[in-house]
Amino acid sequence: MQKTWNIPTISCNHCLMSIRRELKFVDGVEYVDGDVQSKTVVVAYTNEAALDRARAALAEAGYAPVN
Ligand SMILES: [Cu+2]
Repeated sequence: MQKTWNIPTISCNHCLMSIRRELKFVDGVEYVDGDVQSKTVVVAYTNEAALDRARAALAEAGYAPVN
């Protein structure tokens, strides 16, 4: 499954690096890609619980998705 998140607090490539680092350790997240211009992150995940964990990890890091 795949989800595209809008994350308004993304402002530069360091933000994307931080996001990748956060999501690397979330069980069930298989793939992360992001784009600074559109402030979006694409996440591939194995189940809804994994997506919830990923969302929580990002929110805690200051990158809460708004969708
Ligand atoms: Cu940044």
